Amino acid sequence: MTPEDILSHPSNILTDAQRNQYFNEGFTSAPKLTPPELLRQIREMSSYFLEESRDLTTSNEFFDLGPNHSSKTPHVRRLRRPVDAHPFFWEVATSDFITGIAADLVGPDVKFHSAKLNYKWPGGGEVVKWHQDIPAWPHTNYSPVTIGIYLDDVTPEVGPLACVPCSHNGKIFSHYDSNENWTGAIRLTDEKEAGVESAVELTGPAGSIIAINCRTVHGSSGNQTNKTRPLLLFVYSSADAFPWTAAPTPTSKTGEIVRGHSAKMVHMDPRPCPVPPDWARQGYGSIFTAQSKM
Ligand SMILES: O=C(O)CCC(=O)C(=O)O
Repeated sequence: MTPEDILSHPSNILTDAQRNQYFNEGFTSAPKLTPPELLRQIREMSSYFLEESRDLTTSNEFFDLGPNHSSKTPHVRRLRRPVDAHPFFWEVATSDFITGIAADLVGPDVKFHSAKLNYKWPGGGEVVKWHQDIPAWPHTNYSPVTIGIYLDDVTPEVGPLACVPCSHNGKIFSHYDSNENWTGAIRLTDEKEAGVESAVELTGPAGSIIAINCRTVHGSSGNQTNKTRPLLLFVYSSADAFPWTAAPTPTSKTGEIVRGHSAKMVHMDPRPCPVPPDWARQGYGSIFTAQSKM
């Protein structure tokens, strides 16, 4: 669907201004939009998984552990595939609330792609370098959107997501280094052209929603506070978008239609997209492991 087709459908959750900002600038945010009871439940589940991580010494299917992890001081960089880790997260992913937001941005027929729960710990780690999402999981069109829920207040000091306005209408940059190794990040020499100095920080109180288009250049700096920044992320596309490579972190639900109907016709966007590594053969760790190779 084109942005015009999507906007011809009435809004479910977001305001017209938020939808217009998303299509014009490539991202939007909605302060404190999450219903308080839902936010409370997500936070409780996040605490549960952090407790569970204390028993682990190495990363596994669900937990991506940082170098300082111990049973006394958990250091979980990411809970991968939360929708498979606990049914609660699939309930959230398929809720009227989240799929309503997705439908406002991709159209009435919504396909689920993936999910993750990112933690940015005190101490300046978990810097996410400038990148676009679509080079890691290309689709036949550019409808995929990442919808995030801030579980705690996000101020400039905790490392908010920052987005380059209108970069979704610009080019897709290489996410390989000069030796053709995948780094999951835009090369330092391309950062000027990518306009990173004009990036806007998406701050907001707990419960704020953010939405980022798959072409938008974004990243986040280190956490300078003594509080953790948890961020729950869900990725959806329009039903008429089909991935043309294996997903880096597939879930058992990837490809499910979570609202509306499946597509009878594929939408092919003519704008080209670089080819990622073959994740099915070589596997994928996380954005942190890829970007640390830079
Ligand atoms: O957690 C963050 O700040 C950034 C997340 C992100 O961009 C990603 O995981 O692709």
